[in-house]
Amino acid sequence: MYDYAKKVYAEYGVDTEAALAKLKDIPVSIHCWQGDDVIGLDGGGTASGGIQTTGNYPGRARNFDELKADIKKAFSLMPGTKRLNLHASYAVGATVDRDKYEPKHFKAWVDFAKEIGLQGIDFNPTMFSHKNVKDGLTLSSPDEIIRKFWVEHCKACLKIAEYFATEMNSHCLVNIWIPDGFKDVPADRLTPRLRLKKSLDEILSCGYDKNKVIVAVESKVFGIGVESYTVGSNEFYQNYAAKNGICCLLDNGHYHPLEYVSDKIPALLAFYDRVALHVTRGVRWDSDHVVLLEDELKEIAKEIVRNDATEKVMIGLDYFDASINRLAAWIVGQRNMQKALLWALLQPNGKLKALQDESNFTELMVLQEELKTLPFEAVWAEYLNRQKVAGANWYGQIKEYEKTVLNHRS
Ligand code: RNT
Ligand code: ZN
Repeated sequence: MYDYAKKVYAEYGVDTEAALAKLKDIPVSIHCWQGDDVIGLDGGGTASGGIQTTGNYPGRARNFDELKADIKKAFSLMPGTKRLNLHASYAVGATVDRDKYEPKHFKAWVDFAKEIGLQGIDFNPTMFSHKNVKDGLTLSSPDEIIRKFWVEHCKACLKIAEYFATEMNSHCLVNIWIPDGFKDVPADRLTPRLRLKKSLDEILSCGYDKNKVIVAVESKVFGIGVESYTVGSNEFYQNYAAKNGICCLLDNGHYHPLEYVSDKIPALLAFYDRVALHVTRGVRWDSDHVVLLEDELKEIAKEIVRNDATEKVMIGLDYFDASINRLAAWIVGQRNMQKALLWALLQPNGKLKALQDESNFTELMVLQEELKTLPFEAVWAEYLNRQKVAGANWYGQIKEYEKTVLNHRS
């Protein structure tokens, strides 16, 4: 089957061997929070302050050991180069508050990441599910004690990120997302943004190692309960990032449904060395459904691949579904990201670009449509085989894990 597919793609000028060789090296940072419904290990017990999960599927990881076991099992069914995306709320055994977190609270994660052969660890300050999210505000709070607390938390996270980078010998992306906003028409839209700007200035001036740590800011259009105004909007963060030499993180659930992140990636690549992504699937809103192999996912992958930006675009996953088997959710999304990248790598991108430049739009359409029915599956199956990862029947292993492990958690 693969030999046949290889020939078919070759007729279109596509080298499947080159695609397979490239795919295995494109890192995908996998979020730890699909495993426990974003609850974390530092005591909150429930997700709050701008984060919501829905569903009650049995078997949620309730502690560090269960989460590790689930990650180990799920990651074993994911092909390619993997990184772990951690939130600060996953500190292990911390007895201090989040503003005082230290690398030692994350050593167990480093040991684990090394044990299962991950490329690196990425990190996120956790500015939700905590009592200091006051009136829905964190870094933009008018309460100086609150604002300072979160500034100190972010500074602590940058230190921890340096530690991850040193230990893993790979950069650490630190992504800043805050829930700050207002439910109804604000009286002042500027001052909260100026306070956020000041907070970011204070965080970035802590003297972190820029060779090891990459800082990103994640914007959002609105959230449940903050429908009228979001402090960390797209314009705010893009300008902040451009002026301060950090990068933007685009979460494809965070825009108007008719705005596309696939179109934003090349816009940012014209100005930035790096762009970070949270790949998710919003159904009518930022619902964080499992990533499916949809057209927009393929378009996102195409923008990364055909612009030769696989080292500039940092791909991370961000979804959480508590209504289905959580490991299956993880695996489906990660495999779909990889499938989309393979899809993009199997396009005759040079030829397609040339047709566009020649204004040969008829042939461009004809070719793009023909490409949709080439024997993609055979190349994907070959990839899984070479990666020594279960093929299309992987779900059997998860059903077994559910029976023997998950169902014993009550
Ligand atoms: C929330 C943001 C944010 C979170 C994670 C858990 O709308 O997308 O990235 O989902 O940090
Ligand atoms: Zn996100």
